[in-house]
Amino acid sequence: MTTNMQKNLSITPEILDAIHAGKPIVALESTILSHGMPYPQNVEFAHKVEEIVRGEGAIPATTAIIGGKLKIGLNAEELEIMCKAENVGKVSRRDVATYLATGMTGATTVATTMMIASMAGIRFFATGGIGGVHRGAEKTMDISADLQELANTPVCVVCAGAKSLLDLGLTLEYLETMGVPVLGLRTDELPAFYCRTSGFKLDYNCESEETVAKIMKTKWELGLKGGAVVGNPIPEEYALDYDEMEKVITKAIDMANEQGIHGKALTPFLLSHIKDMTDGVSFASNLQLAYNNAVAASRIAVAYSKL
Ligand code: PSU
Ligand code: MN
Repeated sequence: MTTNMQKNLSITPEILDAIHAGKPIVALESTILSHGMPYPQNVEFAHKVEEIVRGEGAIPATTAIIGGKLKIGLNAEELEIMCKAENVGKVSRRDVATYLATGMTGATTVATTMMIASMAGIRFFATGGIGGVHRGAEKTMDISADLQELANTPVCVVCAGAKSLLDLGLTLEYLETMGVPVLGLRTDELPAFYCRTSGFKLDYNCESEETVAKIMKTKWELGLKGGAVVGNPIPEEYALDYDEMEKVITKAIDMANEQGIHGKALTPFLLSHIKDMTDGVSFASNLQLAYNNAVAASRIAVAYSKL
């Protein structure tokens, strides 16, 4: 880490010790809190997901930008700020320097969380779903910066695939072009967030977290840049019906088009309307799949630390 990086980075003593000791650490993002879940349920989620990581023997590292500082590890008060989300922006890679230079507060997306994690040498990250190529991107060019980050930054992102509000086929094509491994964890298909399957086959079905750890170790030992996506399906008992969700998602996309919603506002708009239209059932699933990813990411990080 350079001195200039250190100037902008604030890491909790616990996480700093863990980094130096080579202990397993799991990064967690804050956009899922500020722009993906309602308050105050997100507070309970933020604490529980950290407890789950600890329960698996890893150290949780939630990231955010608060008052112009890159934060790795948030205390209860800081988690509250991110969950309340008053004057809390959504920060992707392009926004980072502006937020730091002008002292703003913002939630980190998958792209920014990867970026901050890698500055501290943190290699594993659990979230709900990644951003990707939006439906209609051949016209709008709306492709999440998450995909470029995966191509360039050495962090392994454990997720439930992506919501089918994205074009999952094009998202996989983009990742292939960019050289990003997409690994199924005990699945043959890219999971579609609320649903265990998407119809899109993956080339690799890893039978264990240790296999994922070995693949990551090999990739980084070779000096191959970038990260990987691990697709971890939602537990059966919380999975929602694909066709039902498809209807809801299509309706949300139509509403966004009618209202001219685009750019960084699109994903939060779709998420909140999907939640409203499903009476909170989808929210319960969202919590469970994120917990499930926290378990898997922790186990991968623990296995990696033993290799
Ligand atoms: N997908 C979800 N929930 C989320 C996000 C995506 O199901 O909370 C968030 C993540 O932080 C992701 C970001 O990195 O949205 C992608 O936004 P965009 O499409 O504007 O890059
Ligand atoms: Mn976008």
